[in-house]
Amino acid sequence: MAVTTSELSTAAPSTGTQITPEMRLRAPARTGAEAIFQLLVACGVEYVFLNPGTDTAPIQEALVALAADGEAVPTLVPCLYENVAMAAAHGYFLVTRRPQLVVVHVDVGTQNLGGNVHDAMRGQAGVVVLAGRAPYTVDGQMPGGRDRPIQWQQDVTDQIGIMRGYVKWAHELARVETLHHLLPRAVQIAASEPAGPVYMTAAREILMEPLEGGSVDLVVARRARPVVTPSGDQQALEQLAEWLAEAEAPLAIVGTVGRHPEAVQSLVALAELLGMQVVDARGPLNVPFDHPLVADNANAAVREADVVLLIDVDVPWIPRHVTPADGTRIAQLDIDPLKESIALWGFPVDLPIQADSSKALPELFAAVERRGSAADRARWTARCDRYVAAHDGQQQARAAALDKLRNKRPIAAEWVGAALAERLPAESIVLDEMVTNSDAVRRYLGRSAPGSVLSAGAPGLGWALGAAVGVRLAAPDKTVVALVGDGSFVFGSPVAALWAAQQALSPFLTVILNNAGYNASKMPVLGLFPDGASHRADAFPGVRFPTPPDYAALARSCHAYGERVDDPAELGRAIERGLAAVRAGQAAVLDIMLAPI
Ligand SMILES: Cc1ncc(C[n+]2csc(CCOP(=O)(O)OP(=O)(O)O)c2C)c(N)n1
Ligand SMILES: [Mg+2]
Repeated sequence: MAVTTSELSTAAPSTGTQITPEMRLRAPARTGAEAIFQLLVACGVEYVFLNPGTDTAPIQEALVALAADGEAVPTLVPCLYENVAMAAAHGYFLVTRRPQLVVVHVDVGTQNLGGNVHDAMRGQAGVVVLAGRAPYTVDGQMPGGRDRPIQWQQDVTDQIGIMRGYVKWAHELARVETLHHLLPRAVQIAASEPAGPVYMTAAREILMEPLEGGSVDLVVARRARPVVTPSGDQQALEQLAEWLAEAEAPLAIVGTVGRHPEAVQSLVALAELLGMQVVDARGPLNVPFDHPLVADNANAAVREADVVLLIDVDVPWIPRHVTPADGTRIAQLDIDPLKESIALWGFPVDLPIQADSSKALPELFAAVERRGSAADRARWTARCDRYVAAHDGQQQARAAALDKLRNKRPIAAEWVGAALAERLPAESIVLDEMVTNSDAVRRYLGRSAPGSVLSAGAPGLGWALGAAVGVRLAAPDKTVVALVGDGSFVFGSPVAALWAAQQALSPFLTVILNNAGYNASKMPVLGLFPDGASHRADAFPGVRFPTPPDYAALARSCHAYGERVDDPAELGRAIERGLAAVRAGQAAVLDIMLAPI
């Protein structure tokens, strides 16, 4: 049924502040699928990362039909493998904090989202996943009912169960009458901290079902907002400030503070005020890499601390390797201090404070400042000066070490870090999925800008390439660089990711730290069996790639620039060529040959 303009622009209700009269409160939607898009657009969803199947036909049709009517629809990014779609939405969220839509094919497409679902959960990325499910009707009673054999095979016992352990919320969209409640709810839950993925299924019958009046109610969608986060109980922050002010060796252990870039400055200010060391547990950029207060030896710092402040960190230390001394005061600032999703989380905390660290840190800084006597301040400054002096010595040692490595053949990972640091524009965003070469590269990468380093925040490999597609879409003026191991590169479905980058006009530079194998899967064999048969025979099944694929050629076959780099003297120029290709709109892959493991 046709809908008139007046029906679509009913006046704002008399109460409520969010809705202005010019905002329409209903939108045209002929079908359930069209209603889903109208609702998601109203919630701020801008992209749909799609891998289609028989069940998604109404969704594909809705995108075209709505656009033909002049309606706004999310921009389509075709993904030839589903894990790329999941990572791209994850990357987009890390930059914007806005969940996007991933659409996949029934149970099998859901399964192909793979380890990147784990990453979205542990990395606290708000992503809305919508999958088809087998049609409900069989005898032709309804449009969209079963019409091919696979739909009986796809009728599995518990499709939502595939995702249940990894999502904040999951639901089957069963009726068109409730879509206007459920879609905004999905986006709100995904975006609210701790953010995370949500999962919905929908059969073709509902996706094709006509909507009463040919329109959908947008009132709830217009109002949906992420929940306002707490800044932390004032009394508890005062208590913490007292502990920190008195401490002789205060230590912050940080995980994902930098997800809110403004929190980086607050953390640095607090650390510098107190002369407090920081252990960075490796998420986004939490503190500038070369800051003098970053602890060089994390275990020693944990052992020596008398006050430890855990900030948004899942694993502050490994008890088997180190624990804080008895009597150490341990406090926690975390949006999710209980960590209920981690079954065995037993780290001792005397003062757990639920808070958004970007809000709590400035409060804590002010509370510490208020407490500091002149004598306190002199003690804090002297402590800070000692760390700065030690750091100067360490920087000199690092520079000397680099001089020995810059001409080394095969290329040293440290030199890759330094060569990148020399050439990457300051505004670049680096995605770290380097695994065992990460420490060496980061030591010389010198990143300092908040928001300029991102990571999956979790160990599901195959994240960085897809994530780079999403990050570049979210930050089109920035240079996006994925630093990956050779194993991680392959896990990232490079054909699908590079092709998505081309289709979505989201070029990025990939740098492969190619050690011809899975070093991270070799090291535990040596660690657990130092004198074992593998060590003696130098035999490590499944971890070495003696004839690695030609990744540069693979890149070229996907319309990307591809270059293999063996010569350390050529590395800088190769990076420049890669960056030039990206500036010209083409994805680029540099396959840097390190010593094989
Ligand atoms: C999806 C997935 N599969 C397997 C693993 C186990 N795993 C952890 S590290 C690693 C090897 C990574 O190799 P590469 O990226 O080349 O880095 P390197 O270890 O060589 O530094 C593997 C297979 C994983 N973390 N995620
Ligand atoms: Mg490797």
